[in-house]
Amino acid sequence: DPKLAQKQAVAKSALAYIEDGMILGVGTGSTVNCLIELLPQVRLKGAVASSQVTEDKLRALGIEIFDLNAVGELDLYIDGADEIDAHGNMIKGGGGALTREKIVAVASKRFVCMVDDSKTVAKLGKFPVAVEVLPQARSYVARELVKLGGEPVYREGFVTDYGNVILDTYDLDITDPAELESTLNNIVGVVCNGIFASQSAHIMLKAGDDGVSTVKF
Ligand code: DER
Repeated sequence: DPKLAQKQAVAKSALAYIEDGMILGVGTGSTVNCLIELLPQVRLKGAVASSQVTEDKLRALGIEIFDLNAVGELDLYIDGADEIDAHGNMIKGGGGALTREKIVAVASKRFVCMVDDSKTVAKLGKFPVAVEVLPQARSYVARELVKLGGEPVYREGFVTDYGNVILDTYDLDITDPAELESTLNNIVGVVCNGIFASQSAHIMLKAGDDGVSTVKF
């Protein structure tokens, strides 16, 4: 991974936001995996995972997994993103965990997003928007996404933690991220989508060739 050093650097800088005794919301993806490797350095009470993959990695380190329904609001959620704009709006879902990630994110007071400099964009939308769909509604939703100007591509052979399917949708015009997030959610059969505007990041840690920079939104 040519960005591995940057992902490790940004994961290291994220440790500063974690307090001893915390129940930490943990995201999904290769950047988060760099953070998970560092978690033995902090004394967490436990964690809420945003995917089965993350849960398995945390358990392997002996970190106690908490059910979100048992913990109330979390103080902190740390995750990566596929794209992030100047307002902290993100496109997520490359790893297919967008719904479970968004649930833990909205239930957290603060969202710290770790990215390498390939993820920051002026306008969201080069990366496809992952739309999680109930299996029976897949073709109907695909037709609705085309009406919106999108190009939906079925993520063949992939099933989400909730047993649903994903349409990776290209060419959507994301001039207004919050509006499109809501429009997509209103299509019958859509469970959730990868536009994170209703729950954007509060802090971005960005790794570049000149080190890690911090942006507060
Ligand atoms: O799928 C996701 O939402 C991931 O967080 C993704 O956006 C970032 O994954 P990466 O750290 O492997 O680039």
